[in-house]
Amino acid sequence: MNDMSASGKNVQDVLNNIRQRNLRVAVLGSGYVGLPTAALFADAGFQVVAIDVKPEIICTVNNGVSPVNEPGLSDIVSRNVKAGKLRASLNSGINLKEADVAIISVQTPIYDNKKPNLSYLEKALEDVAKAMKKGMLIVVSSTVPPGATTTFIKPKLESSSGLKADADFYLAYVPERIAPGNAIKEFVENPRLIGGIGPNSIKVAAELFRTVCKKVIETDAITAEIAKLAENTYRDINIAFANRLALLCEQYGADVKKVIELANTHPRVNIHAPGPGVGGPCLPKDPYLLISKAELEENIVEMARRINDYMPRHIVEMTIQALESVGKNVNECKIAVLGTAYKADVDDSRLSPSKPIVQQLLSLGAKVVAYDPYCQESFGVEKAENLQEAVKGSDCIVIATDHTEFKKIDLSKLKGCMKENPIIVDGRRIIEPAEAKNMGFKYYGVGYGVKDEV
Ligand code: SAJ
Repeated sequence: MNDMSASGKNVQDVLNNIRQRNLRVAVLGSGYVGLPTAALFADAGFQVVAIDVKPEIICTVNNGVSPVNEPGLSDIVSRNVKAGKLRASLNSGINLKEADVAIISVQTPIYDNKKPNLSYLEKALEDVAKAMKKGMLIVVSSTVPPGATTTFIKPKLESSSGLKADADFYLAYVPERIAPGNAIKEFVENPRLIGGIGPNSIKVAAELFRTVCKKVIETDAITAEIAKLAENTYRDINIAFANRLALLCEQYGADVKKVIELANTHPRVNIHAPGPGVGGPCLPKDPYLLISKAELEENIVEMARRINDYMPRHIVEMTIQALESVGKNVNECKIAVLGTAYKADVDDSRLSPSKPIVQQLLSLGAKVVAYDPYCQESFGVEKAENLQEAVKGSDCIVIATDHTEFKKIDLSKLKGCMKENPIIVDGRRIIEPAEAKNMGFKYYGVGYGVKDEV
């Protein structure tokens, strides 16, 4: 379509409006992804409203504070709320009616049967459809199963609005690729995939994201959808391989940390780190979105998921074994679980592997105390205020999250407040085994098959 046709002229108008920051942006879903999105577009000069169903989010943002603990985000929220560029609202109806751009970043979880739950996305689309007008740009940033943009989102918007995609309105799938904890930097610096449903949509969405992102890559919707899912599935499979290697190393009496370090000296090898399991809002479910309509029953994706899901149980079994090795029974012991967040230095406990570890230890009759410097969550057990309090009188500490604070642990201080025969079960391999042993700890670690010399 060339720019002189009726809709092409529209494209030119929209492009000009983007360049002049003369557009109002509504972001639907203002969590870990939506809020950085809203804040950064406001910072780029647009008038932005961040919409969410949670009143506490709305209230906090409108007070100029970020409800999400993300480095740098509060500053951006604060200055844009003050400047009148950013506000938050519960009301999608009126705000969408006033918007020229709608960015959807609601969650797309999976059901218990591992099939995609698109109900939040569907609700957001209904809200957008009611408010649609000619020339509007709709961007979907939520992670979706392959094909969703053209077979689910586009027909839904077209039939409800009576408008034609890529002619009357523009539609693009633009997946987010930001790691929580480094979201602001990655939003700006990671290349952004622009999966438009047609040439006009690509042009308009790319222009919008160029105002915030250093690099945009134009493609079609299906390619962007699969690429997004491939990124997280690749990481999940890689970690599963690292975890499988860890189990093998335990069996063979080798140290997986050394094995991976050596294998990774090969210029074309990059094995990730083993751990107590894979958590967070993305990796445990995105692989299932990728294969949600696949025809194969048994495959590499599901196997990786099974290995990663098994790891919390492995950590619990290791803990039982460690306690038995010093003549203790798990149901008589106090165990301090360090870390409830799903990964290092974030306050997010969604699908954290720490949860099954805590709950399985509890069901075995152990007294479990959890401590996390960032996360309030303790999965139903007592939450200690600090490290000392958590380990006081404990028989064993289980490291579930690799927070910086835990990497700096002073082992001599810990030993002083633990019971006799203190044990460390290192689910993240952040403690130096030799150091722990020298200090008088029994050391067990994921993938650490090296036995103490007799
Ligand atoms: N983990 C390991 N070993 C590793 C790396 C991670 O066990 O070597 C564990 C972490 O501890 C955590 C889980 O995996 O429990 C996931 O952590 P992560 O850092 O791999 O990923 P997320 O979920 O925080 O963010 C991912 C990122 N995807 C990729 O790096 C490919 C991010 O860029 C995406 O934007 C995000 O998913 C998303 O929202 O999709």
